Amino acid sequence: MFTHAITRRPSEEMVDGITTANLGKPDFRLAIKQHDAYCHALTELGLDVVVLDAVAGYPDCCFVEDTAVVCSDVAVITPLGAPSRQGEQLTIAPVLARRRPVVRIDPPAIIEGGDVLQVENTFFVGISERTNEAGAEALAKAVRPYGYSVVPIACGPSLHFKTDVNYIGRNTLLVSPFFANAPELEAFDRIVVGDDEAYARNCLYINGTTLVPAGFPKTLAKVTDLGGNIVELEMSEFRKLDGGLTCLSLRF
Ligand code: CIR
Repeated sequence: MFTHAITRRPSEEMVDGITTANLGKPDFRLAIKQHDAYCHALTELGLDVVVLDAVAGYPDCCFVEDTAVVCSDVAVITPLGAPSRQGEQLTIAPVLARRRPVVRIDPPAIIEGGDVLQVENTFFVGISERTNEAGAEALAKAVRPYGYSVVPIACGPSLHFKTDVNYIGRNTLLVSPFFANAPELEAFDRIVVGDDEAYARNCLYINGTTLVPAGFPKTLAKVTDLGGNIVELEMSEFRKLDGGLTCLSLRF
């Protein structure tokens, strides 16, 4: 059960954010509206939502998920793999320190929260351009004393592991074709989301409700078939920066 979320308002500088999407520049005003709706949805699900201000000099700062890995016992502050985002994690550390014991990982280990998927007591850690083996090992060292295990898993060409793989409850993962047969994930039922709806692989499961990005009818139908509550959210402006639903918050 999640009770808290931390988010950060988009920065006007978001037009300079990192992107591979080729969808044009985000519209700041529309991004603010979409972010408000996102925070409102989390509040409606019963979470206590902290909304931090944007930080100057960090165009990607609204994607707070990448700055930490937070679980019931500990908050691990993660050194980001993207050079332009290095330091974002230091702005989130004091906020988390009020709520959890904090462990800090330092370079040359790199690890971004978007590469870390927690399912119960296991953290699956994608080894990507943003997360290295040393990052996965440092996370394992931080969480092992609390009874968690870490499973490293090699990523494909996508930005983050959670660009491709997300847990939606009921022992079920949404996965890209790349991870359809990954042995590390064999304990789960897997719904393969094709490349035509690749962005919708990043759904966010909170306390029995699945948040789904608007505009992906095939994925919506597959998630609907599983039963349970669904909330659709407009994400167009964050998609332009390769950001999905999970990226916009830390949940714990
Ligand atoms: C970046 O490239 O770092 C941002 N434009 C997008 C980060 C998305 N974060 C996430 O998937 N957790």
